[in-house]
Amino acid sequence: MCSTCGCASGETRIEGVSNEHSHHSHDTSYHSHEYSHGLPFAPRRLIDIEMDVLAKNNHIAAHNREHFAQASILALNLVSSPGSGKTTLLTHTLTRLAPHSDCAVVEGDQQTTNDADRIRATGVPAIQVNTGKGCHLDAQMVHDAVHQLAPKNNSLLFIENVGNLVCPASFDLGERHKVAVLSVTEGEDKPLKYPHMFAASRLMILNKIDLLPYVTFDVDTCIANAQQVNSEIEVIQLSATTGEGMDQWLAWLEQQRCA
Ligand SMILES: Nc1nc2c(ncn2[C@@H]2O[C@H](COP(=O)(O)OP(=O)(O)OP(=O)(O)O)[C@@H](O)[C@H]2O)c(=O)[nH]1
Ligand SMILES: [Mg+2]
Repeated sequence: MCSTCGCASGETRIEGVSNEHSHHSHDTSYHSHEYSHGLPFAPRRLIDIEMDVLAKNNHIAAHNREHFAQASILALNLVSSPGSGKTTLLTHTLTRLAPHSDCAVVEGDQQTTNDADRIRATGVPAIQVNTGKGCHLDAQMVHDAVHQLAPKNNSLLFIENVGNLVCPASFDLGERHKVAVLSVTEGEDKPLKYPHMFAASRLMILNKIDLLPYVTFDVDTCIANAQQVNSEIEVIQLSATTGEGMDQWLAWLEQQRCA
């Protein structure tokens, strides 16, 4: 369980056993009982806290969404595991978009301003949010960052979440859509292993397709896995570094702006 946001408390399942514990093969409650002693709060209280945290977050996210709608700002929340290529995708996207569209970026990472520096190098304003031990951006962080950033009316706001395929799925930031970026080096099973993220996303960008000749990765299986958890998910195959597929991504952005 994530100690920062209390995600998934009460949903943990423990399946399978090592050889030395085979006498407990069907008794998962034994293990759950053991673990419950390690929790800082009783399970019931933990669930209450989690509901409070998410309810407060949803309230602020609704406020953010209202602000974005009033200012005709298209806000997108880029989510992925660390290193899938979110910032690379953004810098190449901004290089092509910024000459004719107003853009702004909120960058989320536990530490460093590396990603905001990379975005600013394209000439686009960016705010870095460092979450410390936190594993996700929340709506309050985005609210505060957007106040400083002051994106223009009719602009595009990209929010790059902390690299993490788990917790950012639960936190609405007020964005129009979550966009999940999965790279071909991560394995085609990720949509099944981390279904909440792919269920919550409107689009899956399959990045680093330039590496397909060198890795064992079945594109069709990956897409089928994503569609298994979200039958409506759209998919764009892309290489942020070679530019292949970028036109399709830019067309998707334009379509969202007009929607
Ligand atoms: N071959 C290849 N490498 C890529 C591509 N996109 C990104 N990379 C590389 O992947 C690494 C990680 O890229 P980043 O853009 O920093 O990834 P990120 O998702 O922003 O990472 P975090 O912010 O740390 O979660 C870098 O070395 C990039 O150059 C791509 O399309 N093809
Ligand atoms: Mg990044």
